[in-house]
Amino acid sequence: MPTLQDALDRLPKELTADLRGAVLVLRLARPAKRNALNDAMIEGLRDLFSGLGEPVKAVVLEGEGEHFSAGLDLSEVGERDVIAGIAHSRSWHQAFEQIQFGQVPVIAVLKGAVVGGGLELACAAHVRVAERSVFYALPEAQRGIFVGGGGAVRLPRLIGTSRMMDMMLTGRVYGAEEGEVVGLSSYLVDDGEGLDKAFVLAERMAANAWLTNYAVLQVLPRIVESDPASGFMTEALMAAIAQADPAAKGRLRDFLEKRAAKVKE
Ligand code: 1HE
Repeated sequence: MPTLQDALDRLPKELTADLRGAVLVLRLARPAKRNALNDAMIEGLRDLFSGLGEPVKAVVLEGEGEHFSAGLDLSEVGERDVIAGIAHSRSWHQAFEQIQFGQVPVIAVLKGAVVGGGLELACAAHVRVAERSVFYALPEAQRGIFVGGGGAVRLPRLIGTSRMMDMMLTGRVYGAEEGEVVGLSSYLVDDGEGLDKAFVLAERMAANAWLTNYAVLQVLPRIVESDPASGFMTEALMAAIAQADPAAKGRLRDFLEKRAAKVKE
């Protein structure tokens, strides 16, 4: 059974990571190229996330330098033919699928450019924390290409099809405040505070019952995509499975015997 250390040892040089308790802080580490995503990074993300589990209970994903990511490494597009182009896009799909439907919640810390494939990567995370310097754009049309990292599927679900069309057709750039209003980020913090905020959120996630987090990551999105009748049934089954888990029983007993924290603002 490969260990976390094996997975970390296999990371390409453009990705760095350190484990802080149960939270893995993973960094796009190619600041000279504004964290543009090359094939090695995509492969590295796929391999790391497909093997993640204990002791990691949450991941914080950030970018080194002033930008989260300038998207696809445009120097690698070259003379790819149609078949190679499909394979390339599918490789991004596989990697980002491992992030979205992996074992642990992922929080992206966004700053500076969150552009093209960088925005597609951010959309595969479960929660997005933005710093005030952030700007979001989809310059694919200007470059004569199309989204290929799952953006056509994930982004309309976050901000709506019309807004995505506007971004692609007109090159519209969203800033930090607007981005929060339309749903690109869930939290907005001052520059330099994104990592701390994400870390606090990650520790909260890591403290949840494993099965509840699993249901939120794996079952909730499937319910959303299913017809309502199937969704209600799946929800009922998941609710019954979760409440039968010993972790739930212990946590409920803690509340009733006044040992658990109350909900507070
Ligand atoms: C790059 C890339 C890149 C920077 N691929 N090399 N993405 C884009 O169209 C965004 C293109 N990048 C930019 O608009 C700007 O670089 C930024 C706004 C992100 C940052 O600007 P700035 O002034 O801080 O940096 P810079 O001087 O433009 O770039 C620094 C270096 O990074 C420079 O290389 P150098 O060798 O001259 O130092 C740039 O060429 C390089 N660089 N961005 C390759 N993207 C799965 S499909 C997804 C489709 C897409 O993602 S399309 C969107 C692509």
